[in-house]
Amino acid sequence: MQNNENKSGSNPVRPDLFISDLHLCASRPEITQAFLDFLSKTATHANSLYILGDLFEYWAGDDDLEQHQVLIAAFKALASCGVKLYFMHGNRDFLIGARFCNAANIQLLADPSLITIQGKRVLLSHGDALCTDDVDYQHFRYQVRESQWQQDFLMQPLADRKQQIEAIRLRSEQEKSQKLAQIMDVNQDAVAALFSAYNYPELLIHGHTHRPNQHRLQIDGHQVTRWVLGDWYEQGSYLACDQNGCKAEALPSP
Ligand code: LP5
Ligand code: MN
Repeated sequence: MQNNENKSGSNPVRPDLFISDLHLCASRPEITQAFLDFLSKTATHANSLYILGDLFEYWAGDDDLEQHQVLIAAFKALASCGVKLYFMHGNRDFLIGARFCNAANIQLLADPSLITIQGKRVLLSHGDALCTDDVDYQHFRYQVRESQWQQDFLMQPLADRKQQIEAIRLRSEQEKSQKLAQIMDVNQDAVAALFSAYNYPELLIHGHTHRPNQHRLQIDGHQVTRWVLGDWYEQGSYLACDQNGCKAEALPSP
């Protein structure tokens, strides 16, 4: 019997895994190590791994690849095991481009993206676009997602870009401390509009808000579920979906 066969001889379904908001950075090496462990152990048993944004604390441009060679090698090793890798931009790493994705063997997905797993229609998003009550953030988002703005930004020297990002991070932290918590959560009308625009898929999976949960919703008479992924600040976590449904799993604390 081969390793991936069950007792009856049929192949068990490999799960599809979903993660987001790892915020990898040099100042939290234990999280990077937890992620490398996840890639070399848990994820090797998967059908696919979907990274729904904010893999990095921030991304200044693909010309900053050199420092991520260990991670890139780990992604390539996972892809060579037959696991399909997908990445969607978050609000912190939306400048990740083809150079990173090609080096890591990862396919870039648009936000939102509709996929089918186990015959179910599943909508994927980072989640920040759903926080429509956060008007100041949405203005900022609109500006920095423009392709001309990005071209101009990426033409500047890497060190200058990093300096500007540090200034934005500081301002963002200051502004967040003044915002009401509910403003920084998804807006229910925006969630309903997204489900409606995609003809009510069974699931929506997103991250960004760092409020992991499973929300069962009735939208326009349709029973749907919104899964919110957790961040990796204290502990890694992922959502695993197979023929039995989806289950949130926590990794051991690093
Ligand atoms: O990420 P999180 O959850 O902590 O906070 C977000 C929103 N903040 C951000 C900023 C990022 O955290 C840090 C920057 C990432 C680097 C991106 C790389 C390239 C950009 C380079 C820009 C020079 O996304 C936060 C939300 C929160 O989610 C909850 O949803 O509230 O939004 C803010 O705090 C943003 C402020 O409200 C508005 C900031 C305006 C800054 C304007 C500066 C001038 C414009 C410069 C260039 C366009
Ligand atoms: Mn985010």
